Amino acid sequence: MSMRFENAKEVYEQWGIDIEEAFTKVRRVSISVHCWQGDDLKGTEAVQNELSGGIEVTGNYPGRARDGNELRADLEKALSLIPGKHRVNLHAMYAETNGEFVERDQLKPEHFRKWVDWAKKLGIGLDFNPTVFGHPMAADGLTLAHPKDEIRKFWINHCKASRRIAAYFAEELGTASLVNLWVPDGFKDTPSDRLTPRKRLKESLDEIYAEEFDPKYVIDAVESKLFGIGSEAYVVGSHEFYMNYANQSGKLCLLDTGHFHPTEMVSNKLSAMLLFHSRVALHVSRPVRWDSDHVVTFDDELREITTELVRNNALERVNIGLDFFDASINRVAAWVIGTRNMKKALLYAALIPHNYLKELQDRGDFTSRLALQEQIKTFPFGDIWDEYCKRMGVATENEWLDVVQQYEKDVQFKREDEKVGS
Ligand code: RNT
Ligand code: ZN
Repeated sequence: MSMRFENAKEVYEQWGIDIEEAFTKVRRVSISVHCWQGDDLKGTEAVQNELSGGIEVTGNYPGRARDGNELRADLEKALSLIPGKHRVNLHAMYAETNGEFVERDQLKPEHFRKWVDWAKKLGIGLDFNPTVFGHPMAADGLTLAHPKDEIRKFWINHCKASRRIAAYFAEELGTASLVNLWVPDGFKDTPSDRLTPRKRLKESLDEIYAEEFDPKYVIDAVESKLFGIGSEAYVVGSHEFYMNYANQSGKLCLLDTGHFHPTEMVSNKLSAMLLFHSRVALHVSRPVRWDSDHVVTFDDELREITTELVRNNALERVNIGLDFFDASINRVAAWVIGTRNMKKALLYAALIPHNYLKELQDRGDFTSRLALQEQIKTFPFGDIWDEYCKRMGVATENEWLDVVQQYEKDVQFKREDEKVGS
């Protein structure tokens, strides 16, 4: 153990913090790492569609994964640089069908066999998302709330197929699979009827969830949004819509940190959600002025979210998923930075004297509360985090980037060469 760690430990111990206990607490938390950071949401379907639904990936950093094998290799590299055992979150558009065209409503577990074999090899779980965008049937910006029966039916069947695929993941991998449903439905301009599309969405959801799965296998979540590009005036699946739906039907509400007003914080919602829901799901992202899905950084809001989870003893009641996509930097590095930050923020939160701070609040001593909250910010946290990484057998802050840069030289940049040459 390094001197720096020993000294840092003493600082925390003065405040009654047990570092070993914090390590144990944080080690247990798995993050669902989204596969789509690796290929700019291109997917692996036989026919490639343009991305739609108001989500955007910008940047042209070389080395993007071009197929399932490259994506898995990149993910594996990223996971090797992140402390702990995590999960991988797939989208239906990552089906592998041997070049054969399979419509999304016809997808079967076998189209994800490669992912399952790979997950087995790594000993990790898989989560899933129906892909209800980037498809001709989503061209109107309406899917499950579309006025046409035929379009709604297509997406209902796709969502049903997705839940069956998730059940297969769970059976094969021995860990429940979270199926998160996000649909882009909305209007660019002021609707003349807000209610009917919401009624249709509700009916579509009821139909999708009519098939019952053991919650030990399939955990359903619904993801709300405030607005998107092309749905500035109205989103059918708003927060109120899904919060009520989730409450009524026993589903998980998924809060994406980029899906609210810019000054509205998910950290401030968690305690209220936890009072009324047994579990809550998250998409941790970073909105910059809008739902831009920047790589998660170690910022105030991230630390406030983890602080809420830790101090309310809610780590076992949350499904933490990530949702960012940046093509302007090395994509493996993006995963590593964002996911390490998530873990780092959990450790940071586990090292706060929460009981004492709560006591100060109850006593009405807000001066001491603020003073200590500020003091904690400059505690020698980096030394504790490095020790944690070492014990988990992964690179420290100083080391991991070299590994990624070597990988981009040996593997990622060569992909571009091949493309140019062929
Ligand atoms: C879009 C939602 C959704 C997607 C992913 C790709 O605004 O956040 O979660 O980002 O499903
Ligand atoms: Zn999201």
